[in-house]
Amino acid sequence: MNIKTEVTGVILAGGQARRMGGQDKGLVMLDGKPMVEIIIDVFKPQTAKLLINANRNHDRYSQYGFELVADELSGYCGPLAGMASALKSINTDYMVTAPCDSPFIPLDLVQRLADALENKSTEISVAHDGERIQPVFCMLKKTLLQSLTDYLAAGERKIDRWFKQHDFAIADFSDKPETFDNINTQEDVDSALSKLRGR
Ligand SMILES: Nc1nc2c(ncn2[C@@H]2O[C@H](COP(=O)(O)OP(=O)(O)O)[C@@H](O)[C@H]2O)c(=O)[nH]1
Ligand SMILES: [Mg+2]
Repeated sequence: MNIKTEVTGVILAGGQARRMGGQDKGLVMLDGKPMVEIIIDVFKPQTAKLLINANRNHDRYSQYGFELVADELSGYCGPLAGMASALKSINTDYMVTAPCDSPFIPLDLVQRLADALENKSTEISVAHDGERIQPVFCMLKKTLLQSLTDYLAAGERKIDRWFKQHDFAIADFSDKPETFDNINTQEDVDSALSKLRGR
């Protein structure tokens, strides 16, 4: 697959950030910019287009000029709700997701997920850190929309359980475990900043 024409990068920024006092995490500043911008910068060269999934502050997110979708399911049902709304909106065959709070995403995230998916001929590939899968870093084929819609309509919310209903491929990132370092507290902001500056 040609990732530069067939894949939409989806930035998951739809959470409540309860551990950060309910701030909008995509807009929390890190190294002088809102975190969503850090993900935009690393995602943009790896995909055909970008889509931001957010449930608040649409005026701020829309200034980046990318498509913006809210969760169709109300009540903050978790990242799978964002994935469902995104899958419905894309007009590429595939999408790759990443959370807005992961500033160490590598430049080969999308290619590795694409290679894993193609090698196994599946509709889902998911990143693996060497110990466990990291479900919010995944590639999904658009054909999964009905399955995901049905799963959520049944009241299910857990991503890994939905993955297991399908044959999914693993993309190994055990050589880059920092990919999954994510920012959930104010202390995490401080330690990520020193890591970014020390790079
Ligand atoms: N669309 C959407 N995304 C969510 C929701 N809850 C969490 N997320 C996203 O899922 C990702 C992981 O959330 P986070 O609270 O950091 O959880 P943790 O790091 O796995 O403990 C982030 O990108 C959030 O924006 C939700 O209700 N809807
Ligand atoms: Mg997180």
